[in-house]
Order: sequence, then C-alpha cells, then structure tokens
Amino acid sequence: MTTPKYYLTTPIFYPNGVPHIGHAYTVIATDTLARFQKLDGKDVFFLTGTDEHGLKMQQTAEKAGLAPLALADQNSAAFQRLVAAVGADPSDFIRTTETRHHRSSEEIWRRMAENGDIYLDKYAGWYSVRQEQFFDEKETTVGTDGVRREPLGSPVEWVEEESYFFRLSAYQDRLLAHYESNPDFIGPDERRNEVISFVRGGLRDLSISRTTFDWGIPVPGDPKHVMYVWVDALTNYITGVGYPDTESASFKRYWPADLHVIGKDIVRFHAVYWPAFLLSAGIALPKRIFAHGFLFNRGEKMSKSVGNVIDPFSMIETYGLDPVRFFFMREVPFGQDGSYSHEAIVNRINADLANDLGNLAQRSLSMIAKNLDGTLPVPGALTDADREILASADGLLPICRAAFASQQIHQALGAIWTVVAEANRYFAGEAPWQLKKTDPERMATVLYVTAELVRQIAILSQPVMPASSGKLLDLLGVPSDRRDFKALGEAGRLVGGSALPVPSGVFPRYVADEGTQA
Ligand code: ME8
Repeated sequence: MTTPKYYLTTPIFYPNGVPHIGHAYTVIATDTLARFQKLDGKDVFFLTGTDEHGLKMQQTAEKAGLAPLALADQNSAAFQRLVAAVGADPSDFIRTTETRHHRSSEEIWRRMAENGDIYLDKYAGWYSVRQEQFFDEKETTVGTDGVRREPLGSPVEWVEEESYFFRLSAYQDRLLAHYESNPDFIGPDERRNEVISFVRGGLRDLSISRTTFDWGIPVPGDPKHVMYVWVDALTNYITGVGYPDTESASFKRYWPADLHVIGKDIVRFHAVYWPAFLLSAGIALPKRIFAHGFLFNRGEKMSKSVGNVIDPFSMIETYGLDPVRFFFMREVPFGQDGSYSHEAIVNRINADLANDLGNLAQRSLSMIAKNLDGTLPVPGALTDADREILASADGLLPICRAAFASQQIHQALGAIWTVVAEANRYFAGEAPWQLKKTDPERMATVLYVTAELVRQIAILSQPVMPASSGKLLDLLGVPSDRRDFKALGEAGRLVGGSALPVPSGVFPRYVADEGTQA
C-alpha cells in the first residue's frame, strides 16, 4: 500500500519586524497538525517561510537605513530561530527572495497572462502599506485626526499609476461553484460564509503590479513594474514543492496542498484571490484553507504602543516549551479568538499537566519502582473496571482523527484529558497503595493498566508535546519504533516483565516567581 501524502503550510511571515506570539501560535498549531498526520502514517510535507517583498519591507528598511534584503536577511533569520524555538520541524523554509521563487512567480504570471487574464490599465485608489492591500473608497473612513483608514485601522494612501490587472471579475461564478461543490474548502464555517457573501457581492478586477517602487519581482516582459506582493506571496505554496517544474517528483507528489493554515486576517487572499490565480494558470486548487483566530493579551489587542506585545522566546523560557505549546492548543478553540495571561498559563500547567497527567504517571511509575523492583508487572485477570478504562483509551484514536480532520485540536485534547481524568478516578478508586498489603497481585494489575493508559495518552500527546511525551514513553520503556498511532490500542500493549528506567517527574509544577508576568 502506498503511503498517503499530506502537504500543509503556514502563512509566510513579513520579516519587517521580529516575530511575536501570534506568529509563534500559527507555527505551533501547524506543527501540531503536521506531527499528528505523520504519527498517523502520512508522508507529510510542512512548509513555512518569510514573505520578503513589498512596500512595507522597502519602507521599513529605509527607516532603518538598511537595504531591503539586509532587513529581510536579519529578520528572516529571527523567524527561523522562532520556528526552532517553538519546536517545529518543517520540511522546508522558503524565502520569497530566493531564485527558485522568482522563477515560480514569473511562470504563474505568464500562465495567467497567456490565459488572457492580465491586462494593462491605470489604477486609482487607496492602498494600505501595513496590510499591503487596496481598498475601495467606501471601505475607508476619515478619522477626527483627518487620516483616512481602512476597516482594520491602518492609514491608506492615494495611489494613481499604471498597473496590470488580473481579471478577477471573470472568476466569480467559478469560485462560487467551487465553494458549493467543496463544502470543506474553507473552515471554520463563519469564514466560509463571509467569503461566499463577499464573492456573491461581486468581484472587481485586481491591481497586481506597481511602478512607484522596485522591491519586488519584476513583471515578465515589463520590468518597470514589480508584481503586487500578494501575487508572489501566495505563489510560495507551489514554489515550495517544486513549481515551475510541474513534472518534478515533489510537485507531482505533494501538490495540491491538503491544508493552508492561516490567520483570519488573510482569508480573502487565500480563499478568493489564490484559487482564482490557480484556476487561471491551470493549476489544481488546494483542498482546504483553515483560518485560526487572533490572540489577545488579557483580552486586549497586542500592540507596541500598549506595551503588551509578548516575546515568544521569553515566554518559552519562562514556562518551558511543551507547556506553552500545550497551553495554546488546549486553551484556545482552534478557529476562534483566544486570550492568554500568566494566570491562565500557570493554571493549565499546574492543573492539566502537573496534577492530572504528571501525577498519574509519577504515582504509578514510582509504585512500580518501589514495590516491583522497577519491573513492569504482568497483569492478572482483568476486571470490568480495567476493561472499561482501557476501552476508553483505546477509543481515543477515531475521536482524535475526526477532530484533527477539521483542525479541532482543542477537541482532541479535550477528549484525551477526559481519559486522563477517568484514569485518575480509576487509580484513586482502585487504591493500589492499599492493595499492596491485601492483594499484591491485584495491585500489580492496577499498576499495569495505569501504565498502559499513560502509554496511550503519551502517544496521542506527542503532536502537541513532542519532548515531554517522549520522556513519558522513555519511562515506560516504549521503543522508538512503537510510538506511532499504529501502536495505539491492543496492537501495542505494554509487555509485562521488562525493566523500567528509574522514574523522574516530567511535568513540574509552575512555582510563582516574582516578576514573571505574561
Ligand atoms: O500576513 N494572533 O504576514 P504576517 C494570532 N505575509 N495570529 C496572529 C496574530 C495574532 N495576534 N498576528 C499575526 C502576512 N498572526 C503575509 C502572509 S501568506 C501567503 C502571506 C499570524 O507576518 C496569523 O496566522 O502579517 C496571520 O495570518 C499571520 O501571523 C500573518 O503574518
């Protein structure tokens, strides 16, 4: 049987500044989704990177007295450090200033032009440098300070220049038909509904080149124009798997993408413009676009002026990597906005990790160490209680698969932690520390069952907490080739009689430290 593939992407980030917690969140979530599919037997390709062209980059570089590429080099390196710091393991990191990406963008442009979808005209309208986006006058408002702004609040400037246009208006019906016949194309539903009503409202042709600055990919055949940064940015998703070499093994293997993970701020680009460009160029469309929500610090928007922008590197330093990954994936329903605070993080660390999973593992493993010479017991006859709790753990995979198929990471974790709670009730109810004197054989069975529960919980927690789950599996003596989802359930049951390493705590409690406040 051939291994199914799974290709997923993050947005490529603007390296006009250093990464913040919102970027870390996107990368953590996408890495979690990637690891889940890999453990579930798929051949995963996971792409992330930086979006380095455009007026915003050029202006930021000018202010800093740097060449745009020097700014991009500096901050792209910071994004690469972020990817490593959050424990992500992408297959590739793309930079849009790379030659391979220039070739790819030129080719998609040529294909769209050959298809008759690009024409030269004059653009006159409002542009937001911060969003790298054109706006209709009716979408903008003038504030009391006399500054005209787009709906998200960034200033817009009047632009009047010769520009190439993409015939987006010609794609309205085809896009609507695609949304209709592929109900999973955009998630969550709110985002899908927004897109459909936007497209139903009518599409205007899109200005796709600029002449008043030059930090971009020159338009083939007319180099006084550079491509609109979003045309080149979206194209990264095909460059990353080998475009324009459509005959390459990687393009044939991985395209179309299974999933583009994005923030809800960039849905229109991904769900309207990108499929229209691909339809025009005769390239298959991605299977799904999923938009997550925004993160707020104690419910407030993060902004430099409010001074509540949290550095993801220091957050990881304070709480530890896996606790941070776990917090965001468990706390924030994926697809909705979410809030974080020092208290909320500490609460998750201490309740879900230290008390619930950590204690379950620590108590059962240290009883095995103390009372059974560190040898995993061979279970005796199973009681109904044993069978029931094992069945709960054995039943988790289909629940988690269904949740991950629609990117509901928090639901999968919710289901796993329900079993953690049941396992704790089981352990407390069976009270193996009392059985030690009255019925040592039964004690051994209870400890075996508990260890087996921890094994399955640890295997399923690997996508979110790769290192800590790995440590738990080490403590249970699970070999590295028995840690994927094929080993869940009966198939991979722990084998009694083996010697276990000396147990140590995997999930320490967070102890308050004055001065560390998220
Ligand atoms: O938009 N909460 O790049 P970008 C959650 N280059 N996620 C957040 C966030 C927040 N407060 N702030 C940012 C761009 N993000 C383009 C993308 S793709 C072809 C080009 C995340 O650096 C979120 O995923 O502004 C958002 O979509 C992404 O960072 C945008 O990063």
